[in-house]
Amino acid sequence: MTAAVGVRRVASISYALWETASMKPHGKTPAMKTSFSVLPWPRVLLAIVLAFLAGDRAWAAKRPHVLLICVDDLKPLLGCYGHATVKSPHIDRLAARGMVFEAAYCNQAVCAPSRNALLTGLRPQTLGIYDLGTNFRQAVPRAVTLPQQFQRHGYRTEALGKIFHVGHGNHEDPASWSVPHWKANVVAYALPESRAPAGLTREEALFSNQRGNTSNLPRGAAWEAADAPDNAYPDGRIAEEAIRRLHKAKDQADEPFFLAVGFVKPHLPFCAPQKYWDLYDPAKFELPTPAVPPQGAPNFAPTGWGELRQYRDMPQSGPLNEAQARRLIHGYHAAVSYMDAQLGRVLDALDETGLAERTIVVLWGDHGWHLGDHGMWCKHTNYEQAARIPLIVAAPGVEAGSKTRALVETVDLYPTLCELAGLPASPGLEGTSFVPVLHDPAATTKESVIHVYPRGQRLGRAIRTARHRLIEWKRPGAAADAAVLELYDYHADPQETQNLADQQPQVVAQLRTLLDQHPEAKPQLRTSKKP
Ligand SMILES: [Ca+2]
Repeated sequence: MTAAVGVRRVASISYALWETASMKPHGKTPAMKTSFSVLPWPRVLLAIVLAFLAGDRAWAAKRPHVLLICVDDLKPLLGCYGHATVKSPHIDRLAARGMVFEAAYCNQAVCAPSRNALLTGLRPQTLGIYDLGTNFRQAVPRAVTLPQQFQRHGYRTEALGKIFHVGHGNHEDPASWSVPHWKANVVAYALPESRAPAGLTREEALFSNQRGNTSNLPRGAAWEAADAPDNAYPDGRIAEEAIRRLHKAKDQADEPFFLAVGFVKPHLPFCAPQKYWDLYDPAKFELPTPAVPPQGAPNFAPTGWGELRQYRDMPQSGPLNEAQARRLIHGYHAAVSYMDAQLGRVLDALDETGLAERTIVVLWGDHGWHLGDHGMWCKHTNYEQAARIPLIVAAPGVEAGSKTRALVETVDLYPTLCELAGLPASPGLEGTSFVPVLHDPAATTKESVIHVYPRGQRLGRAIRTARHRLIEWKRPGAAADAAVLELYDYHADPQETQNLADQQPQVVAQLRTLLDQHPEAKPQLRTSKKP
Protein backbone atom coordinates (compact mmCIF):
# COMPACT_ATOMS: atom_id res chain seq x y z
CA MET A 1 0.00 0.00 0.00
CA THR A 2 1.31 3.47 -0.79
CA ALA A 3 1.56 6.19 1.83
CA ALA A 4 -1.15 8.18 0.10
CA VAL A 5 -3.57 5.27 0.17
CA GLY A 6 -2.69 4.73 3.81
CA VAL A 7 -3.50 8.34 4.63
CA ARG A 8 -6.81 8.15 2.79
CA ARG A 9 -7.72 5.00 4.68
CA VAL A 10 -6.91 6.57 8.02
CA ALA A 11 -8.92 9.63 7.07
CA SER A 12 -11.90 7.49 6.16
CA ILE A 13 -11.58 5.49 9.37
CA SER A 14 -11.38 8.66 11.45
CA TYR A 15 -14.44 10.00 9.68
CA ALA A 16 -16.31 6.75 10.21
CA LEU A 17 -15.43 6.81 13.87
CA TRP A 18 -16.50 10.42 14.18
CA GLU A 19 -19.76 9.60 12.45
CA THR A 20 -20.47 6.63 14.70
CA ALA A 21 -19.49 8.71 17.74
CA SER A 22 -22.22 11.15 16.78
CA MET A 23 -24.65 8.25 17.02
CA LYS A 24 -23.91 8.00 20.69
CA PRO A 25 -27.33 8.31 22.16
CA HIS A 26 -27.39 11.76 23.61
CA GLY A 27 -28.71 13.69 20.60
CA LYS A 28 -32.25 13.64 19.22
CA THR A 29 -32.90 11.56 16.15
CA PRO A 30 -35.51 12.69 13.58
CA ALA A 31 -37.75 9.78 14.65
CA MET A 32 -37.65 10.97 18.22
CA LYS A 33 -38.59 14.49 17.20
CA THR A 34 -41.75 13.37 15.35
CA SER A 35 -42.88 10.93 18.02
CA PHE A 36 -42.46 13.62 20.67
CA SER A 37 -45.63 15.50 19.67
CA VAL A 38 -48.00 12.56 19.24
CA LEU A 39 -47.17 10.12 21.98
CA PRO A 40 -48.32 10.36 25.60
CA TRP A 41 -45.46 10.84 28.11
CA PRO A 42 -44.97 7.23 29.28
CA ARG A 43 -44.67 6.07 25.70
CA VAL A 44 -42.40 8.98 24.92
CA LEU A 45 -40.11 7.92 27.71
CA LEU A 46 -40.19 4.32 26.53
CA ALA A 47 -39.39 5.41 22.99
CA ILE A 48 -36.48 7.48 24.22
CA VAL A 49 -35.10 4.57 26.24
CA LEU A 50 -35.47 2.18 23.29
CA ALA A 51 -33.82 4.67 20.96
CA PHE A 52 -31.06 5.16 23.50
CA LEU A 53 -30.43 1.41 23.75
CA ALA A 54 -30.61 0.87 20.01
CA GLY A 55 -28.31 3.79 19.40
CA ASP A 56 -25.92 2.57 22.06
CA ARG A 57 -25.79 -0.91 20.52
CA ALA A 58 -25.25 0.47 17.05
CA TRP A 59 -22.59 2.84 18.34
CA ALA A 60 -20.80 0.10 20.26
CA ALA A 61 -20.99 -2.39 17.40
CA LYS A 62 -18.93 -0.09 15.20
CA ARG A 63 -16.21 0.76 17.69
CA PRO A 64 -12.76 -0.68 17.05
CA HIS A 65 -11.53 -3.28 19.52
CA VAL A 66 -8.19 -2.73 21.27
CA LEU A 67 -5.62 -5.46 21.87
CA LEU A 68 -2.83 -3.98 23.99
CA ILE A 69 0.19 -6.28 24.22
CA CYS A 70 2.51 -5.26 27.07
CA VAL A 71 5.83 -7.07 27.15
CA ASP A 72 8.04 -7.06 30.23
CA ASP A 73 11.67 -5.97 29.72
CA LEU A 74 11.60 -6.31 25.91
CA LYS A 75 14.13 -4.05 24.22
CA PRO A 76 13.89 -3.24 20.50
CA LEU A 77 16.40 -5.99 19.72
CA LEU A 78 14.02 -7.54 17.20
CA GLY A 79 13.96 -8.54 13.58
CA CYS A 80 11.66 -5.66 12.64
CA TYR A 81 14.17 -3.26 14.20
CA GLY A 82 16.92 -4.54 11.89
CA HIS A 83 18.50 -7.20 14.11
CA ALA A 84 19.13 -10.40 12.18
CA THR A 85 20.29 -12.70 15.00
CA VAL A 86 17.18 -12.67 17.16
CA LYS A 87 14.26 -14.86 16.06
CA SER A 88 11.09 -12.78 16.48
CA PRO A 89 8.95 -13.82 13.50
CA HIS A 90 5.59 -13.02 15.07
CA ILE A 91 6.48 -9.56 16.36
CA ASP A 92 7.87 -9.00 12.86
CA ARG A 93 4.57 -10.24 11.41
CA LEU A 94 2.70 -7.69 13.49
CA ALA A 95 5.16 -5.01 12.38
CA ALA A 96 4.46 -5.93 8.76
CA ARG A 97 0.79 -5.12 9.39
CA GLY A 98 1.37 -1.72 10.95
CA MET A 99 3.87 0.95 11.94
CA VAL A 100 7.18 0.47 13.77
CA PHE A 101 8.23 3.38 16.00
CA GLU A 102 12.01 3.56 15.87
CA ALA A 103 12.34 6.44 18.33
CA ALA A 104 9.95 5.45 21.12
CA TYR A 105 10.97 5.93 24.75
CA CYS A 106 9.70 4.92 28.16
CA ASN A 107 9.18 7.53 30.87
CA GLN A 108 11.24 5.63 33.44
CA ALA A 109 13.25 2.47 32.85
CA VAL A 110 11.68 0.25 35.46
CA CYS A 111 8.42 -1.69 35.53
CA ALA A 112 5.95 0.07 37.84
CA PRO A 113 6.61 3.75 36.99
CA SER A 114 6.70 2.94 33.28
CA ARG A 115 3.36 1.14 33.49
CA ASN A 116 1.89 3.96 35.57
CA ALA A 117 2.81 6.33 32.73
CA LEU A 118 1.09 4.07 30.17
CA LEU A 119 -2.05 3.53 32.21
CA THR A 120 -2.56 6.92 33.88
CA GLY A 121 -1.11 9.10 31.12
CA LEU A 122 0.92 10.89 33.81
CA ARG A 123 4.70 11.02 34.11
CA PRO A 124 6.56 9.59 37.13
CA GLN A 125 7.75 13.09 38.09
CA THR A 126 4.11 14.27 38.13
CA LEU A 127 2.90 11.36 40.24
CA GLY A 128 6.02 11.55 42.43
CA ILE A 129 6.39 7.77 42.15
CA TYR A 130 9.74 6.35 41.07
CA ASP A 131 9.70 3.11 43.06
CA LEU A 132 8.04 -0.26 42.56
CA GLY A 133 5.90 -0.45 45.66
CA THR A 134 3.89 2.81 45.74
CA ASN A 135 0.51 2.41 44.11
CA PHE A 136 -0.41 5.21 41.73
CA ARG A 137 -3.75 5.81 43.49
CA GLN A 138 -1.84 7.06 46.51
CA ALA A 139 -0.88 10.04 44.33
CA VAL A 140 -4.07 10.33 42.23
CA PRO A 141 -6.89 8.46 44.01
CA ARG A 142 -9.52 9.36 41.42
CA ALA A 143 -7.39 8.85 38.31
CA VAL A 144 -9.28 7.54 35.30
CA THR A 145 -6.92 4.97 33.85
CA LEU A 146 -6.66 4.22 30.14
CA PRO A 147 -8.79 1.06 30.43
CA GLN A 148 -11.24 2.87 32.73
CA GLN A 149 -11.73 5.54 30.09
CA PHE A 150 -12.62 2.83 27.57
CA GLN A 151 -14.86 1.14 30.12
CA ARG A 152 -16.74 4.41 30.64
CA HIS A 153 -17.42 4.56 26.94
CA GLY A 154 -18.98 1.15 26.57
CA TYR A 155 -15.96 -1.12 26.35
CA ARG A 156 -15.49 -4.40 28.17
CA THR A 157 -11.99 -4.13 29.63
CA GLU A 158 -10.03 -7.26 30.46
CA ALA A 159 -6.45 -7.89 31.55
CA LEU A 160 -4.25 -10.97 31.52
CA GLY A 161 -0.77 -11.22 33.03
CA LYS A 162 1.42 -8.24 33.84
CA ILE A 163 -0.29 -4.94 33.10
CA PHE A 164 0.00 -2.87 36.28
CA HIS A 165 3.04 -3.82 38.33
CA VAL A 166 2.17 -6.37 41.00
CA GLY A 167 4.75 -7.17 43.68
CA HIS A 168 7.19 -5.25 45.89
CA GLY A 169 4.12 -4.14 47.89
CA ASN A 170 2.15 -2.99 44.84
CA HIS A 171 -1.09 -4.44 43.52
CA GLU A 172 -3.47 -4.57 40.57
CA ASP A 173 -6.15 -1.95 39.95
CA PRO A 174 -9.58 -3.67 40.04
CA ALA A 175 -11.37 -0.45 39.01
CA SER A 176 -9.68 -0.66 35.58
CA TRP A 177 -11.17 -3.98 34.54
CA SER A 178 -14.71 -5.14 33.77
CA VAL A 179 -13.85 -8.66 34.91
CA PRO A 180 -11.25 -9.66 37.50
CA HIS A 181 -7.63 -9.45 36.34
CA TRP A 182 -6.11 -12.82 35.31
CA LYS A 183 -2.89 -13.23 37.25
CA ALA A 184 0.49 -14.62 36.14
CA ASN A 185 3.81 -14.86 37.97
CA VAL A 186 6.83 -13.04 36.56
CA VAL A 187 9.21 -15.44 38.31
CA ALA A 188 8.21 -19.03 37.56
CA TYR A 189 10.33 -22.14 37.09
CA ALA A 190 9.48 -25.49 35.50
CA LEU A 191 12.43 -27.34 37.07
CA PRO A 192 12.70 -28.03 40.84
CA GLU A 193 16.47 -27.50 40.80
CA SER A 194 15.97 -23.88 39.70
CA ARG A 195 13.92 -23.05 42.80
CA ALA A 196 14.71 -22.81 46.49
CA PRO A 197 15.14 -26.16 48.31
CA ALA A 198 12.08 -25.11 50.34
CA GLY A 199 9.88 -22.05 50.26
CA LEU A 200 10.35 -19.11 47.93
CA THR A 201 13.39 -17.55 46.30
CA ARG A 202 14.13 -13.86 46.91
CA GLU A 203 12.56 -12.70 43.67
CA GLU A 204 9.55 -15.02 44.00
CA ALA A 205 8.94 -13.50 47.43
CA LEU A 206 9.25 -9.92 46.18
CA PHE A 207 6.93 -10.46 43.23
CA SER A 208 4.33 -12.20 45.39
CA ASN A 209 4.27 -9.46 48.05
CA GLN A 210 5.65 -11.61 50.88
CA ARG A 211 6.28 -9.57 53.97
CA GLY A 212 9.55 -9.52 55.88
CA ASN A 213 13.21 -9.54 54.96
CA THR A 214 13.72 -11.29 51.64
CA SER A 215 17.50 -10.90 51.60
CA ASN A 216 17.84 -13.98 53.81
CA LEU A 217 16.00 -16.15 51.30
CA PRO A 218 17.82 -18.36 48.79
CA ARG A 219 18.45 -17.12 45.28
CA GLY A 220 16.81 -18.83 42.29
CA ALA A 221 18.33 -19.62 38.91
CA ALA A 222 18.80 -16.69 36.52
CA TRP A 223 17.92 -18.89 33.56
CA GLU A 224 16.32 -22.22 32.79
CA ALA A 225 16.13 -24.39 29.69
CA ALA A 226 13.51 -27.05 30.30
CA ASP A 227 12.26 -29.86 28.09
CA ALA A 228 8.76 -28.62 28.72
CA PRO A 229 5.75 -27.46 26.71
CA ASP A 230 5.05 -23.77 26.17
CA ASN A 231 2.32 -23.72 28.80
CA ALA A 232 4.74 -24.90 31.47
CA TYR A 233 5.49 -21.18 31.87
CA PRO A 234 3.08 -18.28 32.43
CA ASP A 235 3.31 -16.74 28.94
CA GLY A 236 2.03 -19.95 27.35
CA ARG A 237 -0.94 -19.95 29.71
CA ILE A 238 -1.53 -16.24 29.13
CA ALA A 239 -1.69 -16.90 25.38
CA GLU A 240 -4.18 -19.74 25.90
CA GLU A 241 -6.41 -17.51 28.00
CA ALA A 242 -6.12 -14.66 25.48
CA ILE A 243 -7.23 -17.05 22.74
CA ARG A 244 -10.22 -18.11 24.85
CA ARG A 245 -11.16 -14.47 25.44
CA LEU A 246 -10.90 -13.63 21.73
CA HIS A 247 -13.16 -16.54 20.73
CA LYS A 248 -15.64 -15.42 23.38
CA ALA A 249 -15.45 -11.84 22.13
CA LYS A 250 -16.35 -13.01 18.64
CA ASP A 251 -19.80 -13.90 19.99
CA GLN A 252 -20.23 -10.52 21.71
CA ALA A 253 -19.97 -8.39 18.59
CA ASP A 254 -22.11 -5.55 19.96
CA GLU A 255 -19.68 -4.95 22.83
CA PRO A 256 -16.26 -3.61 21.91
CA PHE A 257 -13.35 -4.95 23.97
CA PHE A 258 -10.14 -3.53 25.36
CA LEU A 259 -8.02 -6.62 26.03
CA ALA A 260 -4.66 -6.03 27.71
CA VAL A 261 -2.30 -9.02 27.44
CA GLY A 262 0.84 -8.73 29.56
CA PHE A 263 3.58 -11.20 28.66
CA VAL A 264 6.16 -11.62 31.43
CA LYS A 265 9.17 -12.73 29.39
CA PRO A 266 11.89 -11.71 28.62
CA HIS A 267 11.97 -10.43 32.22
CA LEU A 268 14.47 -12.32 34.39
CA PRO A 269 14.77 -15.21 35.06
CA PHE A 270 15.36 -16.21 31.45
CA CYS A 271 13.20 -19.35 31.52
CA ALA A 272 12.06 -20.91 28.26
CA PRO A 273 11.51 -24.36 26.79
CA GLN A 274 14.69 -25.92 25.41
CA LYS A 275 13.52 -25.59 21.80
CA TYR A 276 13.79 -21.81 22.00
CA TRP A 277 17.36 -22.03 23.32
CA ASP A 278 18.12 -24.37 20.42
CA LEU A 279 17.34 -21.58 17.94
CA TYR A 280 20.71 -20.02 18.78
CA ASP A 281 24.39 -20.96 18.75
CA PRO A 282 25.82 -19.23 21.84
CA ALA A 283 29.29 -19.12 20.29
CA LYS A 284 27.96 -16.75 17.64
CA PHE A 285 26.75 -13.99 19.95
CA GLU A 286 28.92 -10.92 19.84
CA LEU A 287 29.73 -9.63 23.28
CA PRO A 288 28.62 -6.02 23.53
CA THR A 289 30.97 -3.09 23.34
CA PRO A 290 31.80 -0.71 24.87
CA ALA A 291 31.98 -2.68 28.10
CA VAL A 292 32.54 0.37 30.30
CA PRO A 293 30.29 3.30 31.30
CA PRO A 294 30.49 6.51 29.27
CA GLN A 295 33.72 8.43 29.80
CA GLY A 296 33.11 11.41 32.08
CA ALA A 297 29.76 10.08 33.39
CA PRO A 298 29.13 10.74 37.08
CA ASN A 299 30.01 7.68 39.12
CA PHE A 300 26.44 7.32 40.43
CA ALA A 301 24.77 7.23 36.99
CA PRO A 302 25.48 3.63 35.92
CA THR A 303 23.46 0.79 37.41
CA GLY A 304 25.13 -1.78 39.64
CA TRP A 305 22.56 -4.28 38.30
CA GLY A 306 21.47 -5.41 41.72
CA GLU A 307 18.43 -7.10 40.18
CA LEU A 308 20.58 -9.68 38.38
CA ARG A 309 22.68 -10.21 41.51
CA GLN A 310 19.49 -11.46 43.23
CA TYR A 311 19.93 -14.67 41.23
CA ARG A 312 22.03 -17.72 41.96
CA ASP A 313 25.61 -17.93 40.64
CA MET A 314 25.65 -14.24 39.80
CA PRO A 315 28.55 -12.28 41.34
CA GLN A 316 27.61 -10.08 44.28
CA SER A 317 29.98 -7.42 42.98
CA GLY A 318 32.10 -6.88 39.90
CA PRO A 319 31.56 -7.99 36.30
CA LEU A 320 30.31 -11.26 34.83
CA ASN A 321 32.82 -13.61 33.25
CA GLU A 322 32.51 -14.29 29.53
CA ALA A 323 30.68 -17.61 29.97
CA GLN A 324 28.09 -15.98 32.21
CA ALA A 325 27.64 -13.05 29.83
CA ARG A 326 27.23 -15.37 26.86
CA ARG A 327 24.73 -17.52 28.74
CA LEU A 328 22.66 -14.49 29.74
CA ILE A 329 22.62 -13.12 26.20
CA HIS A 330 21.58 -16.57 24.98
CA GLY A 331 18.87 -16.74 27.64
CA TYR A 332 17.53 -13.31 26.76
CA HIS A 333 17.22 -14.33 23.10
CA ALA A 334 15.55 -17.64 24.03
CA ALA A 335 13.06 -15.84 26.29
CA VAL A 336 12.23 -13.34 23.52
CA SER A 337 11.62 -16.14 21.01
CA TYR A 338 9.44 -18.00 23.49
CA MET A 339 7.33 -14.91 24.19
CA ASP A 340 7.21 -14.17 20.47
CA ALA A 341 5.76 -17.63 19.76
CA GLN A 342 3.01 -17.01 22.33
CA LEU A 343 2.19 -13.70 20.67
CA GLY A 344 1.97 -15.59 17.38
CA ARG A 345 -0.74 -17.84 18.80
CA VAL A 346 -2.74 -14.80 19.91
CA LEU A 347 -2.38 -13.14 16.51
CA ASP A 348 -3.54 -16.37 14.86
CA ALA A 349 -6.65 -16.31 17.04
CA LEU A 350 -7.28 -12.69 16.10
CA ASP A 351 -7.26 -13.75 12.46
CA GLU A 352 -9.30 -16.92 12.95
CA THR A 353 -12.05 -15.06 14.76
CA GLY A 354 -12.22 -12.41 12.06
CA LEU A 355 -11.63 -9.75 14.73
CA ALA A 356 -8.35 -8.50 13.25
CA GLU A 357 -9.98 -6.14 10.76
CA ARG A 358 -11.70 -4.24 13.52
CA THR A 359 -8.92 -4.33 16.12
CA ILE A 360 -6.25 -1.80 17.00
CA VAL A 361 -3.19 -3.84 18.04
CA VAL A 362 -0.42 -2.19 20.05
CA LEU A 363 2.78 -3.93 21.11
CA TRP A 364 4.61 -1.97 23.81
CA GLY A 365 7.69 -2.82 25.86
CA ASP A 366 7.82 -1.21 29.30
CA HIS A 367 11.50 -0.23 28.94
CA GLY A 368 14.75 -1.41 27.36
CA TRP A 369 17.53 -3.52 28.84
CA HIS A 370 21.29 -3.31 29.18
CA LEU A 371 22.41 -6.63 27.73
CA GLY A 372 26.04 -6.12 28.74
CA ASP A 373 26.53 -2.79 26.97
CA HIS A 374 28.55 -0.33 29.09
CA GLY A 375 29.35 -3.33 31.31
CA MET A 376 25.76 -3.10 32.60
CA TRP A 377 22.83 -5.50 32.89
CA CYS A 378 19.09 -4.97 33.50
CA LYS A 379 17.44 -1.56 33.20
CA HIS A 380 17.47 1.17 35.89
CA THR A 381 19.37 3.91 34.02
CA ASN A 382 18.73 6.95 31.85
CA TYR A 383 20.89 5.57 29.03
CA GLU A 384 19.72 4.70 25.54
CA GLN A 385 19.61 0.93 25.91
CA ALA A 386 17.37 1.19 28.97
CA ALA A 387 15.14 4.06 27.83
CA ARG A 388 14.36 3.08 24.24
CA ILE A 389 11.37 0.77 23.82
CA PRO A 390 9.76 -1.31 21.10
CA LEU A 391 6.45 0.13 19.93
CA ILE A 392 4.32 -1.19 17.09
CA VAL A 393 0.83 -0.02 16.19
CA ALA A 394 -1.30 -1.96 13.72
CA ALA A 395 -4.71 -0.39 13.23
CA PRO A 396 -7.29 -0.15 10.49
CA GLY A 397 -5.94 2.39 8.04
CA VAL A 398 -2.33 2.45 9.24
CA GLU A 399 0.02 1.73 6.35
CA ALA A 400 1.25 -1.86 6.55
CA GLY A 401 5.00 -2.26 6.99
CA SER A 402 5.61 1.43 7.69
CA LYS A 403 8.31 2.85 9.96
CA THR A 404 8.73 6.22 11.59
CA ARG A 405 11.53 8.11 13.32
CA ALA A 406 9.02 10.40 15.05
CA LEU A 407 9.83 10.84 18.74
CA VAL A 408 7.11 9.38 20.95
CA GLU A 409 6.96 8.39 24.61
CA THR A 410 4.85 6.06 26.70
CA VAL A 411 2.50 8.78 28.02
CA ASP A 412 1.47 9.47 24.42
CA LEU A 413 -0.32 6.13 24.10
CA TYR A 414 -3.32 7.08 26.26
CA PRO A 415 -4.46 10.04 24.11
CA THR A 416 -3.49 8.19 20.93
CA LEU A 417 -5.66 5.17 21.68
CA CYS A 418 -8.57 7.40 22.69
CA GLU A 419 -8.33 9.34 19.44
CA LEU A 420 -8.07 6.16 17.36
CA ALA A 421 -11.19 4.78 19.00
CA GLY A 422 -13.06 8.09 18.76
CA LEU A 423 -13.22 8.59 22.55
CA PRO A 424 -12.46 11.79 24.38
CA ALA A 425 -9.21 11.70 26.35
CA SER A 426 -9.58 12.35 30.08
CA PRO A 427 -8.57 15.82 31.17
CA GLY A 428 -5.06 16.47 32.42
CA LEU A 429 -3.18 13.86 30.40
CA GLU A 430 0.46 14.75 29.78
CA GLY A 431 1.03 12.94 26.50
CA THR A 432 0.30 14.00 22.94
CA SER A 433 -1.67 11.88 20.51
CA PHE A 434 0.55 10.61 17.73
CA VAL A 435 -2.32 9.82 15.38
CA PRO A 436 -0.83 12.37 12.90
CA VAL A 437 2.22 10.08 12.68
CA LEU A 438 0.00 7.07 12.04
CA HIS A 439 -1.44 9.09 9.14
CA ASP A 440 2.03 10.04 7.87
CA PRO A 441 5.26 8.38 9.07
CA ALA A 442 7.21 11.56 8.19
CA ALA A 443 5.10 13.68 10.55
CA THR A 444 6.25 14.60 14.05
CA THR A 445 4.29 15.57 17.13
CA LYS A 446 7.11 16.68 19.47
CA GLU A 447 10.76 17.69 19.30
CA SER A 448 11.79 15.91 22.48
CA VAL A 449 10.69 13.32 25.00
CA ILE A 450 11.51 13.23 28.70
CA HIS A 451 12.30 10.35 31.01
CA VAL A 452 13.67 10.07 34.52
CA TYR A 453 15.59 7.80 36.85
CA PRO A 454 16.30 8.29 40.56
CA ARG A 455 19.67 7.59 42.14
CA GLY A 456 19.70 8.02 45.91
CA GLN A 457 18.41 11.51 46.72
CA ARG A 458 19.05 12.66 43.16
CA LEU A 459 16.67 12.44 40.24
CA GLY A 460 18.04 12.35 36.70
CA ARG A 461 15.68 14.10 34.30
CA ALA A 462 16.62 13.29 30.71
CA ILE A 463 15.62 15.18 27.57
CA ARG A 464 16.01 13.11 24.39
CA THR A 465 15.87 14.85 21.03
CA ALA A 466 16.48 13.23 17.66
CA ARG A 467 20.21 13.88 18.15
CA HIS A 468 21.04 14.43 21.81
CA ARG A 469 20.30 13.39 25.35
CA LEU A 470 20.82 15.77 28.27
CA ILE A 471 20.52 14.35 31.79
CA GLU A 472 20.18 16.77 34.70
CA TRP A 473 20.92 15.12 38.06
CA LYS A 474 19.79 16.95 41.20
CA ARG A 475 17.41 16.68 44.11
CA PRO A 476 13.86 17.63 43.11
CA GLY A 477 13.42 21.28 44.04
CA ALA A 478 17.16 22.03 44.17
CA ALA A 479 18.55 24.95 42.14
CA ALA A 480 19.40 24.17 38.52
CA ASP A 481 23.02 25.26 39.01
CA ALA A 482 23.40 22.47 41.58
CA ALA A 483 22.84 19.86 38.89
CA VAL A 484 25.38 17.37 37.59
CA LEU A 485 24.98 17.04 33.82
CA GLU A 486 25.46 14.42 31.14
CA LEU A 487 25.27 15.18 27.43
CA TYR A 488 25.46 12.64 24.61
CA ASP A 489 25.48 13.25 20.86
CA TYR A 490 24.01 10.19 19.12
CA HIS A 491 24.98 11.40 15.66
CA ALA A 492 28.67 11.73 16.50
CA ASP A 493 28.73 9.02 19.18
CA PRO A 494 25.96 6.45 18.68
CA GLN A 495 27.47 4.13 21.28
CA GLU A 496 27.15 6.84 23.96
CA THR A 497 30.81 6.61 24.99
CA GLN A 498 31.52 10.18 26.09
CA ASN A 499 29.81 12.73 28.32
CA LEU A 500 30.13 16.02 26.41
CA ALA A 501 28.43 18.31 28.94
CA ASP A 502 31.59 20.25 29.77
CA GLN A 503 32.70 20.57 26.13
CA GLN A 504 29.40 21.77 24.65
CA PRO A 505 27.80 24.40 26.92
CA GLN A 506 25.72 25.86 24.08
CA VAL A 507 24.03 22.52 23.36
CA VAL A 508 23.49 22.05 27.09
CA ALA A 509 21.82 25.48 27.27
CA GLN A 510 19.51 24.67 24.32
CA LEU A 511 18.44 21.38 25.86
CA ARG A 512 17.95 22.93 29.29
CA THR A 513 15.48 25.29 27.64
CA LEU A 514 13.46 22.22 26.64
CA LEU A 515 13.80 20.78 30.12
CA ASP A 516 12.62 24.05 31.66
CA GLN A 517 9.35 23.73 29.73
CA HIS A 518 8.49 20.83 32.04
CA PRO A 519 7.35 21.33 35.64
CA GLU A 520 9.87 20.60 38.36
CA ALA A 521 9.75 16.95 39.44
CA LYS A 522 7.99 15.97 42.62
CA PRO A 523 10.01 14.09 45.24
CA GLN A 524 9.15 10.45 45.87
CA LEU A 525 5.75 10.18 47.54
CA ARG A 526 6.14 8.97 51.12
CA THR A 527 2.98 7.55 52.64
CA SER A 528 1.91 4.45 54.45
CA LYS A 529 -1.68 4.98 53.38
CA LYS A 530 -3.07 2.13 51.27
CA PRO A 531 -5.84 3.17 48.87
CA1 LIG B 1 9.68 -4.34 33.07
